[in-house]
Amino acid sequence: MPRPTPASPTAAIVGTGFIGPVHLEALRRLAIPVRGILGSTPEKSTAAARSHGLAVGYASFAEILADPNVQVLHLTSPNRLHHRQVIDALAAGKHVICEKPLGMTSAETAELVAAAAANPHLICAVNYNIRFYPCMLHARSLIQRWELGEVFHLHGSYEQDWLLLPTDFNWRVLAEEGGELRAVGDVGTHWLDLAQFVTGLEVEEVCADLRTVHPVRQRPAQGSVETFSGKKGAPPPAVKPVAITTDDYASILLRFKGGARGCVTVSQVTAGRKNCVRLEVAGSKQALAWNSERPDELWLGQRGAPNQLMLRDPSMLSADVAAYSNYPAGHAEGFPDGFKQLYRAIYADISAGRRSAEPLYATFADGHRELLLCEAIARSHRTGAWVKVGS
Ligand code: SOE
Repeated sequence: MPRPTPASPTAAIVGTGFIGPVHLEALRRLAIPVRGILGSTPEKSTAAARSHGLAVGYASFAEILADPNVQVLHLTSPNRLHHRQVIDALAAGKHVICEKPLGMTSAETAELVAAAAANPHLICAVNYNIRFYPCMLHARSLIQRWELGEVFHLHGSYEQDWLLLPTDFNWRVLAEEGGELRAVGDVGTHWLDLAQFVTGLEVEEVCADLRTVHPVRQRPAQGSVETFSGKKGAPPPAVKPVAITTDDYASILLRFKGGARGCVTVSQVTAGRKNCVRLEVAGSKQALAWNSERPDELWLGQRGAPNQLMLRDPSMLSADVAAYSNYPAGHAEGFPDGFKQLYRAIYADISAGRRSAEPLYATFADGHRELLLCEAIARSHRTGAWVKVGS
Protein backbone atom coordinates (compact mmCIF):
# COMPACT_ATOMS: atom_id res chain seq x y z
CA MET A 1 0.00 0.00 0.00
CA PRO A 2 1.49 3.38 -0.96
CA ARG A 3 2.74 5.40 1.99
CA PRO A 4 1.98 9.12 1.78
CA THR A 5 5.20 11.01 1.06
CA PRO A 6 6.10 14.62 1.95
CA ALA A 7 4.70 15.52 -1.48
CA SER A 8 1.29 14.32 -0.27
CA PRO A 9 -1.66 16.65 -0.68
CA THR A 10 -2.03 19.08 2.19
CA ALA A 11 -5.08 19.11 4.45
CA ALA A 12 -6.94 21.66 6.56
CA ILE A 13 -9.37 20.89 9.38
CA VAL A 14 -12.73 22.61 9.86
CA GLY A 15 -13.75 22.25 13.51
CA THR A 16 -11.86 22.45 16.79
CA GLY A 17 -14.19 20.36 18.99
CA PHE A 18 -13.80 16.73 20.08
CA ILE A 19 -13.31 15.13 16.69
CA GLY A 20 -11.30 17.70 14.65
CA PRO A 21 -8.13 17.05 16.68
CA VAL A 22 -8.68 13.28 16.25
CA HIS A 23 -8.48 13.80 12.47
CA LEU A 24 -5.37 15.94 12.91
CA GLU A 25 -3.56 13.40 15.05
CA ALA A 26 -4.28 10.58 12.59
CA LEU A 27 -3.03 12.66 9.66
CA ARG A 28 0.17 13.41 11.53
CA ARG A 29 0.77 9.72 12.19
CA LEU A 30 0.64 9.23 8.41
CA ALA A 31 2.96 12.21 7.79
CA ILE A 32 0.22 13.96 5.80
CA PRO A 33 0.82 17.71 6.00
CA VAL A 34 -1.89 19.77 7.72
CA ARG A 35 -1.76 23.51 7.08
CA GLY A 36 -4.34 24.97 9.41
CA ILE A 37 -7.60 24.81 11.29
CA LEU A 38 -10.88 26.74 11.46
CA GLY A 39 -12.92 27.20 14.63
CA SER A 40 -16.30 28.81 15.18
CA THR A 41 -14.61 32.21 15.73
CA PRO A 42 -11.27 33.65 14.48
CA GLU A 43 -10.06 33.67 18.10
CA LYS A 44 -10.81 29.94 18.47
CA SER A 45 -8.99 29.27 15.18
CA THR A 46 -5.91 31.14 16.34
CA ALA A 47 -5.91 29.41 19.72
CA ALA A 48 -6.35 25.97 18.13
CA ALA A 49 -3.61 26.59 15.56
CA ARG A 50 -1.29 27.61 18.34
CA SER A 51 -2.08 24.70 20.64
CA HIS A 52 -1.82 22.13 17.82
CA GLY A 53 1.31 23.68 16.28
CA LEU A 54 -0.35 24.50 12.94
CA ALA A 55 0.77 27.32 10.65
CA VAL A 56 -2.64 28.91 10.10
CA GLY A 57 -5.71 29.66 12.21
CA TYR A 58 -8.20 30.62 9.51
CA ALA A 59 -10.49 33.59 10.03
CA SER A 60 -13.28 32.14 7.87
CA PHE A 61 -14.30 29.18 5.72
CA ALA A 62 -13.83 31.40 2.64
CA GLU A 63 -10.20 31.86 3.65
CA ILE A 64 -9.58 28.10 3.57
CA LEU A 65 -11.29 27.77 0.19
CA ALA A 66 -9.00 30.47 -1.17
CA ASP A 67 -5.83 28.84 0.25
CA PRO A 68 -3.98 27.35 -2.75
CA ASN A 69 -1.79 25.31 -0.37
CA VAL A 70 -4.74 23.19 0.76
CA GLN A 71 -6.08 20.34 -1.38
CA VAL A 72 -8.13 18.35 1.15
CA LEU A 73 -10.76 19.57 3.62
CA HIS A 74 -11.72 17.60 6.72
CA LEU A 75 -15.18 18.84 7.75
CA THR A 76 -15.80 18.27 11.46
CA SER A 77 -18.21 21.18 11.90
CA PRO A 78 -21.76 20.85 13.31
CA ASN A 79 -23.98 18.77 11.03
CA ARG A 80 -26.12 21.69 9.87
CA LEU A 81 -23.05 23.20 8.13
CA HIS A 82 -21.98 20.08 6.20
CA HIS A 83 -24.16 20.57 3.11
CA ARG A 84 -23.10 24.18 2.36
CA GLN A 85 -19.46 23.53 3.20
CA VAL A 86 -19.23 20.43 1.00
CA ILE A 87 -20.83 22.21 -1.97
CA ASP A 88 -18.42 25.15 -1.60
CA ALA A 89 -15.38 22.93 -1.04
CA LEU A 90 -16.04 20.90 -4.20
CA ALA A 91 -16.65 24.10 -6.18
CA ALA A 92 -13.25 25.31 -4.96
CA GLY A 93 -11.64 22.06 -6.21
CA LYS A 94 -10.90 20.54 -2.79
CA HIS A 95 -11.19 16.86 -1.90
CA VAL A 96 -13.64 16.37 0.99
CA ILE A 97 -13.67 14.09 4.02
CA CYS A 98 -16.91 14.93 5.84
CA GLU A 99 -17.88 13.81 9.33
CA LYS A 100 -21.10 11.84 9.61
CA PRO A 101 -23.95 12.38 9.13
CA LEU A 102 -23.20 13.81 5.67
CA GLY A 103 -26.18 16.21 5.88
CA MET A 104 -29.34 17.03 7.78
CA THR A 105 -31.81 15.50 5.29
CA SER A 106 -31.73 13.11 2.34
CA ALA A 107 -32.61 16.06 0.07
CA GLU A 108 -29.30 17.64 1.12
CA THR A 109 -27.29 14.46 0.77
CA ALA A 110 -28.84 13.68 -2.65
CA GLU A 111 -27.47 17.06 -3.79
CA LEU A 112 -24.07 16.16 -2.40
CA VAL A 113 -24.09 12.84 -4.28
CA ALA A 114 -24.84 14.81 -7.47
CA ALA A 115 -22.06 17.31 -6.67
CA ALA A 116 -19.62 14.41 -6.16
CA ALA A 117 -20.67 12.91 -9.51
CA ALA A 118 -20.06 16.27 -11.20
CA ASN A 119 -16.50 16.34 -9.81
CA PRO A 120 -15.18 12.83 -10.49
CA HIS A 121 -11.56 13.96 -10.08
CA LEU A 122 -12.21 14.80 -6.40
CA ILE A 123 -12.34 12.21 -3.60
CA CYS A 124 -15.54 12.51 -1.56
CA ALA A 125 -15.60 10.44 1.63
CA VAL A 126 -17.69 10.21 4.79
CA ASN A 127 -15.92 9.56 8.08
CA TYR A 128 -17.34 6.16 9.08
CA ASN A 129 -14.19 5.21 11.00
CA ILE A 130 -15.47 2.03 12.71
CA ARG A 131 -15.10 0.11 9.45
CA PHE A 132 -11.34 0.37 9.98
CA TYR A 133 -10.93 -1.60 13.18
CA PRO A 134 -8.84 -4.51 11.89
CA CYS A 135 -11.23 -7.09 13.40
CA MET A 136 -14.10 -5.53 11.42
CA LEU A 137 -12.14 -5.56 8.16
CA HIS A 138 -11.25 -9.20 8.88
CA ALA A 139 -14.89 -10.07 9.69
CA ARG A 140 -15.96 -8.58 6.36
CA SER A 141 -13.35 -10.60 4.58
CA LEU A 142 -14.52 -13.83 6.31
CA ILE A 143 -18.10 -13.15 5.21
CA GLN A 144 -17.02 -12.34 1.65
CA ARG A 145 -15.15 -15.67 1.55
CA TRP A 146 -18.36 -17.44 2.73
CA GLU A 147 -16.68 -18.62 5.96
CA LEU A 148 -19.85 -17.76 7.91
CA GLY A 149 -22.04 -19.20 5.18
CA GLU A 150 -25.41 -17.57 4.61
CA VAL A 151 -26.07 -14.72 7.05
CA PHE A 152 -29.33 -15.52 8.87
CA HIS A 153 -29.45 -12.55 11.23
CA LEU A 154 -27.40 -9.89 12.96
CA HIS A 155 -27.86 -7.73 16.00
CA GLY A 156 -26.03 -5.30 18.22
CA SER A 157 -25.95 -1.91 19.82
CA TYR A 158 -24.17 1.40 20.07
CA GLU A 159 -24.32 2.77 23.61
CA GLN A 160 -22.77 5.78 25.36
CA ASP A 161 -23.40 7.57 28.68
CA TRP A 162 -22.15 11.10 28.08
CA LEU A 163 -25.75 12.41 27.75
CA LEU A 164 -27.14 10.41 30.71
CA LEU A 165 -28.16 13.37 32.89
CA PRO A 166 -30.65 16.15 32.05
CA THR A 167 -27.80 18.55 32.86
CA ASP A 168 -25.69 17.07 30.03
CA PHE A 169 -25.79 19.39 27.05
CA ASN A 170 -24.09 19.77 23.67
CA TRP A 171 -25.13 21.16 20.27
CA ARG A 172 -25.93 17.61 19.11
CA VAL A 173 -29.05 17.44 21.30
CA LEU A 174 -30.72 20.27 19.32
CA ALA A 175 -32.59 19.17 16.19
CA GLU A 176 -31.74 22.43 14.40
CA GLU A 177 -27.99 21.82 14.91
CA GLY A 178 -27.66 18.08 14.52
CA GLY A 179 -30.76 16.85 12.71
CA GLU A 180 -34.15 15.38 13.62
CA LEU A 181 -32.59 12.16 14.93
CA ARG A 182 -29.72 12.42 17.41
CA ALA A 183 -28.71 9.12 19.04
CA VAL A 184 -29.65 7.36 15.80
CA GLY A 185 -28.01 10.05 13.63
CA ASP A 186 -24.91 10.45 15.76
CA VAL A 187 -24.04 6.87 16.65
CA GLY A 188 -26.82 4.64 15.27
CA THR A 189 -25.68 5.45 11.73
CA HIS A 190 -22.19 4.22 12.66
CA TRP A 191 -23.70 0.84 13.58
CA LEU A 192 -25.92 0.70 10.49
CA ASP A 193 -22.98 1.57 8.26
CA LEU A 194 -20.79 -1.02 9.98
CA ALA A 195 -23.38 -3.80 9.83
CA GLN A 196 -23.98 -3.29 6.11
CA PHE A 197 -20.25 -2.90 5.37
CA VAL A 198 -19.27 -6.07 7.24
CA THR A 199 -22.06 -8.28 5.92
CA GLY A 200 -22.49 -6.75 2.45
CA LEU A 201 -26.25 -6.77 3.12
CA GLU A 202 -28.49 -3.79 2.54
CA VAL A 203 -31.25 -2.73 4.96
CA GLU A 204 -34.52 -2.75 3.07
CA GLU A 205 -37.14 -2.07 5.74
CA VAL A 206 -37.18 -0.80 9.33
CA CYS A 207 -39.51 -0.80 12.33
CA ALA A 208 -38.37 1.64 15.01
CA ASP A 209 -39.24 2.66 18.57
CA LEU A 210 -37.53 5.82 19.88
CA ARG A 211 -37.55 7.64 23.18
CA THR A 212 -36.49 11.09 24.32
CA VAL A 213 -35.67 10.28 27.93
CA HIS A 214 -35.01 13.94 28.77
CA PRO A 215 -37.56 16.17 26.99
CA VAL A 216 -35.97 19.11 28.84
CA ARG A 217 -32.22 19.61 29.28
CA GLN A 218 -30.32 22.38 31.06
CA ARG A 219 -28.31 24.49 28.64
CA PRO A 220 -25.43 26.65 29.96
CA ALA A 221 -26.59 30.26 29.76
CA GLN A 222 -23.28 31.15 28.12
CA GLY A 223 -20.80 29.36 25.88
CA SER A 224 -20.88 25.88 24.37
CA VAL A 225 -20.08 22.45 25.76
CA GLU A 226 -17.72 20.26 23.76
CA THR A 227 -18.75 16.66 23.03
CA PHE A 228 -17.80 14.31 25.92
CA SER A 229 -16.56 17.23 28.05
CA GLY A 230 -19.55 17.44 30.45
CA LYS A 231 -17.85 15.45 33.22
CA LYS A 232 -14.82 17.74 33.24
CA GLY A 233 -14.55 21.02 35.16
CA ALA A 234 -17.05 22.90 37.28
CA PRO A 235 -20.76 22.99 36.40
CA PRO A 236 -21.75 26.16 34.48
CA PRO A 237 -22.67 29.08 36.77
CA ALA A 238 -26.08 29.50 35.12
CA VAL A 239 -28.29 27.26 32.98
CA LYS A 240 -31.61 27.64 31.21
CA PRO A 241 -34.09 24.84 30.40
CA VAL A 242 -34.40 23.87 26.72
CA ALA A 243 -37.05 21.60 25.18
CA ILE A 244 -35.49 18.58 23.45
CA THR A 245 -37.14 16.61 20.65
CA THR A 246 -34.22 14.40 19.59
CA ASP A 247 -33.94 10.74 20.61
CA ASP A 248 -31.81 9.55 23.53
CA TYR A 249 -32.67 5.91 22.80
CA ALA A 250 -33.86 3.75 19.90
CA SER A 251 -34.54 0.11 19.17
CA ILE A 252 -34.88 -0.78 15.51
CA LEU A 253 -35.91 -4.03 13.82
CA LEU A 254 -34.28 -4.52 10.43
CA ARG A 255 -35.08 -6.52 7.31
CA PHE A 256 -32.24 -6.91 4.83
CA LYS A 257 -32.48 -7.56 1.09
CA GLY A 258 -32.21 -11.30 0.54
CA GLY A 259 -34.06 -12.23 3.74
CA ALA A 260 -31.63 -11.70 6.64
CA ARG A 261 -33.10 -10.08 9.73
CA GLY A 262 -31.59 -7.88 12.43
CA CYS A 263 -32.05 -5.50 15.29
CA VAL A 264 -30.06 -2.74 16.95
CA THR A 265 -30.37 -0.73 20.15
CA VAL A 266 -28.90 2.75 20.29
CA SER A 267 -28.56 4.82 23.46
CA GLN A 268 -26.66 7.82 24.74
CA VAL A 269 -28.06 7.34 28.25
CA THR A 270 -26.68 3.91 29.29
CA ALA A 271 -24.64 4.45 32.46
CA GLY A 272 -21.20 2.91 32.20
CA ARG A 273 -21.23 2.31 28.45
CA LYS A 274 -18.73 4.93 27.34
CA ASN A 275 -18.54 4.35 23.60
CA CYS A 276 -19.56 0.76 23.11
CA VAL A 277 -20.36 -0.74 19.71
CA ARG A 278 -21.39 -4.39 19.60
CA LEU A 279 -22.08 -6.46 16.51
CA GLU A 280 -23.03 -10.13 16.25
CA VAL A 281 -23.63 -11.96 12.99
CA ALA A 282 -25.17 -15.43 12.81
CA GLY A 283 -24.39 -17.44 9.69
CA SER A 284 -25.21 -20.95 8.51
CA LYS A 285 -21.63 -22.15 9.19
CA GLN A 286 -20.35 -19.89 12.01
CA ALA A 287 -21.26 -16.81 14.01
CA LEU A 288 -19.10 -13.87 14.98
CA ALA A 289 -19.19 -11.21 17.69
CA TRP A 290 -17.21 -8.03 18.37
CA ASN A 291 -17.23 -5.27 20.99
CA SER A 292 -15.40 -1.99 20.30
CA GLU A 293 -14.40 -1.70 23.96
CA ARG A 294 -12.31 -4.88 23.44
CA PRO A 295 -11.35 -3.97 19.87
CA ASP A 296 -8.66 -6.58 19.29
CA GLU A 297 -10.90 -9.59 20.03
CA LEU A 298 -13.07 -11.32 17.46
CA TRP A 299 -15.24 -14.19 18.72
CA LEU A 300 -16.07 -16.97 16.29
CA GLY A 301 -18.91 -19.26 17.34
CA GLN A 302 -19.03 -22.90 16.24
CA ARG A 303 -21.62 -25.60 16.80
CA GLY A 304 -19.55 -28.74 16.37
CA ALA A 305 -16.19 -27.46 17.65
CA PRO A 306 -14.87 -25.22 20.43
CA ASN A 307 -15.54 -21.53 19.91
CA GLN A 308 -12.55 -19.36 19.06
CA LEU A 309 -11.43 -16.01 20.40
CA MET A 310 -9.10 -14.51 17.85
CA LEU A 311 -6.67 -11.84 19.09
CA ARG A 312 -5.91 -9.34 16.37
CA ASP A 313 -2.54 -10.18 14.87
CA PRO A 314 -1.41 -8.79 11.50
CA SER A 315 -0.01 -12.21 10.60
CA MET A 316 -3.41 -13.86 11.11
CA LEU A 317 -5.64 -11.28 9.46
CA SER A 318 -6.92 -11.84 5.96
CA ALA A 319 -4.15 -10.99 3.52
CA ASP A 320 -6.35 -8.37 1.83
CA VAL A 321 -6.71 -6.31 5.04
CA ALA A 322 -3.53 -7.10 7.00
CA ALA A 323 -1.91 -3.83 5.84
CA TYR A 324 -4.51 -1.94 7.90
CA SER A 325 -3.08 -3.30 11.15
CA ASN A 326 0.36 -2.00 12.06
CA TYR A 327 1.10 -3.18 15.59
CA PRO A 328 2.01 -6.72 16.64
CA ALA A 329 -0.62 -8.72 18.54
CA GLY A 330 -1.00 -7.69 22.17
CA HIS A 331 -0.38 -4.01 21.37
CA ALA A 332 -3.98 -2.85 21.22
CA GLU A 333 -5.24 -0.95 18.21
CA GLY A 334 -8.32 1.14 19.00
CA PHE A 335 -10.27 4.30 18.22
CA PRO A 336 -7.40 6.59 17.06
CA ASP A 337 -5.87 3.81 14.95
CA GLY A 338 -9.10 3.42 12.96
CA PHE A 339 -8.87 7.06 11.86
CA LYS A 340 -5.29 6.54 10.75
CA GLN A 341 -6.23 3.50 8.67
CA LEU A 342 -9.27 5.27 7.21
CA TYR A 343 -7.11 8.16 6.02
CA ARG A 344 -4.50 5.72 4.72
CA ALA A 345 -7.18 4.34 2.39
CA ILE A 346 -8.61 7.73 1.42
CA TYR A 347 -5.26 9.44 0.83
CA ALA A 348 -4.09 6.50 -1.30
CA ASP A 349 -6.94 7.43 -3.68
CA ILE A 350 -6.20 11.16 -3.40
CA SER A 351 -2.52 10.56 -4.18
CA ALA A 352 -3.41 8.23 -7.06
CA GLY A 353 -5.76 10.93 -8.40
CA ARG A 354 -8.69 8.56 -8.89
CA ARG A 355 -11.53 6.93 -6.99
CA SER A 356 -11.18 3.19 -6.29
CA ALA A 357 -13.99 1.19 -7.88
CA GLU A 358 -14.98 -0.31 -4.51
CA PRO A 359 -13.33 1.76 -1.80
CA LEU A 360 -13.21 0.43 1.76
CA TYR A 361 -14.11 3.90 3.02
CA ALA A 362 -17.65 5.28 2.92
CA THR A 363 -18.53 7.39 -0.12
CA PHE A 364 -21.17 10.11 -0.42
CA ALA A 365 -23.54 7.44 -1.76
CA ASP A 366 -23.10 5.58 1.56
CA GLY A 367 -23.61 8.85 3.46
CA HIS A 368 -26.82 9.51 1.52
CA ARG A 369 -28.07 6.01 2.30
CA GLU A 370 -27.59 6.66 6.01
CA LEU A 371 -29.89 9.70 5.76
CA LEU A 372 -32.50 7.64 3.89
CA LEU A 373 -32.27 5.11 6.69
CA CYS A 374 -32.66 7.84 9.35
CA GLU A 375 -35.74 9.18 7.62
CA ALA A 376 -37.28 5.72 7.35
CA ILE A 377 -36.54 5.17 11.06
CA ALA A 378 -38.17 8.49 12.03
CA ARG A 379 -41.23 7.72 9.92
CA SER A 380 -41.54 4.22 11.31
CA HIS A 381 -41.42 5.59 14.86
CA ARG A 382 -44.11 8.19 14.05
CA THR A 383 -46.44 5.74 12.34
CA GLY A 384 -45.68 2.63 14.39
CA ALA A 385 -45.29 0.63 11.17
CA TRP A 386 -42.61 -1.01 9.03
CA VAL A 387 -41.21 1.49 6.51
CA LYS A 388 -39.24 0.75 3.34
CA VAL A 389 -35.94 2.63 3.11
CA GLY A 390 -36.02 5.36 0.46
CA SER A 391 -39.79 5.27 0.10
C1 SOE B 1 -20.37 11.63 20.02
O1 SOE B 1 -21.47 10.87 20.28
C2 SOE B 1 -19.33 10.93 19.17
O2 SOE B 1 -18.22 11.77 19.13
C3 SOE B 1 -19.77 10.66 17.77
O3 SOE B 1 -20.14 11.83 17.10
C4 SOE B 1 -18.64 9.94 17.06
O4 SOE B 1 -19.03 9.63 15.76
C5 SOE B 1 -18.27 8.68 17.82
O5 SOE B 1 -17.20 8.06 17.21
C6 SOE B 1 -17.94 8.97 19.23
O6 SOE B 1 -19.00 9.69 19.80
